[in-house]
Amino acid sequence: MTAVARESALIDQFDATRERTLELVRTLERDDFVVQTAPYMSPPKWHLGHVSWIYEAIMSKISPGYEFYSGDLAGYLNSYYQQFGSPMDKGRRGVVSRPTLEQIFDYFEETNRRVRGFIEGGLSPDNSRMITMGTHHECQHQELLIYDLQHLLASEYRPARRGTEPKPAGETGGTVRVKGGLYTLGYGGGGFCYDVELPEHRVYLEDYTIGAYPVTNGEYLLFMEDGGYGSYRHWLSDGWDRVKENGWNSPMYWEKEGDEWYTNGLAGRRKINPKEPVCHVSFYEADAYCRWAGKRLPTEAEWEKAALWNEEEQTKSVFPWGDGAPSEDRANLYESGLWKCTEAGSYPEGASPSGCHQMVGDAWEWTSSEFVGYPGFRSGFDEYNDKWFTGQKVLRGGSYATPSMAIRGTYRNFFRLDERWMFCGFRCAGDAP
Ligand code: AVJ
Ligand code: FE
Repeated sequence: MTAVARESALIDQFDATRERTLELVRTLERDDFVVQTAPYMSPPKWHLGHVSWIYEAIMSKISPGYEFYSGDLAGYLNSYYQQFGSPMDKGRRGVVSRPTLEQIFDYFEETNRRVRGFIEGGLSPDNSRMITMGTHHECQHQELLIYDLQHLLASEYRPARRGTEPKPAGETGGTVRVKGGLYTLGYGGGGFCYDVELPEHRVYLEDYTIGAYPVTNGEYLLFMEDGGYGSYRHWLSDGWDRVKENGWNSPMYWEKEGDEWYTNGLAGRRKINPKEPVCHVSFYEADAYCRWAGKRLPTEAEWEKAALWNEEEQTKSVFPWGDGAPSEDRANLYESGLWKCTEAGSYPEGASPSGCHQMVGDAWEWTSSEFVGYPGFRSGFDEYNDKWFTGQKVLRGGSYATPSMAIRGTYRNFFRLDERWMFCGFRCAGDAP
């Protein structure tokens, strides 16, 4: 690509990303922007400010001597980067009235002018990649903002667009068998990826089995009805402590009315649909279900090989369906506008060569792998990913809130083991007989 073509592609991607952020908050009332309903969520006003601030942080790295427009707002806007001064406590984002919403929108616009100017001034491929990272960072926050809007507003949120749900294809369930051997884990494509997806490296896998579909609500209900939350036997010790401490007896956002379970989310208050993938379970719950079912969670390498490897052709693709971009008939991502998971079997076009369905989209899938750097890891941006290499598990695949430009089959998401307000489920794996 020529420098000019690279520049205009980057501006287009930047503009589209900024527009998506605005689209998400367009129907909010002023009051909605400032409220923090849990210490782990952030008020919409904060997300708007922070996604702008990261571009300033990036520009300051590219161009030493860069003068921040944000100045004394930095403490509020800085999420967790010690290198840029003292970030404010995450739990206090909802107790400050300043910066005002108007200041945050002015800052949003000013950032747009500066970043566009920066790109038009000419960027090396490395610096262009840094700005690209800023757009991918904004996509991550769009998804986090959607989790937070569900916590804040649930069915009172009015999305800019609602799509139509695909028809699920007949029979679902079952497992596929994947042949082991040496597998090359990590991103090998030519586009953007995060530092934690590199370097590519070989891992050895034994033969294994993996669910052809994510575990559904119906299957999870069997675990619940069998006293899954009532017996320590299925649980890791830390998980059992969380069950008792938090009084967990179902996935988050479920409430029982008479004999029926309901959930109240962005797609409205609905009866739990037994055919949809289970969502809003912690790592501990996913792990306990697997043990109850006589199975285990997949490692991230097992997940990735089942998603991307074509055994017959001995090739690896960027997505389960090949190298083509995500589309509405392949996966339920943000662009589908469904605001919920779709039933298992809804995306036959998105299946992997191994026969696994819905690996990308719907709900992120817990794996048993610790989130640490791959062998040979080199940081692409200090403190962004690398300082979180402890106490978190890897999730793969993406959710119905993930913007499609920001997902790849090698993407490694990560959360703490007891977190469950994000859109996360799992599939089971097992040792091959
Ligand atoms: C990858 C979703 C765990 O929530 O901190 C946002 C994403 N990184 N800003 C997070 C992220 C920097 C990250 N997760
Ligand atoms: Fe961030």
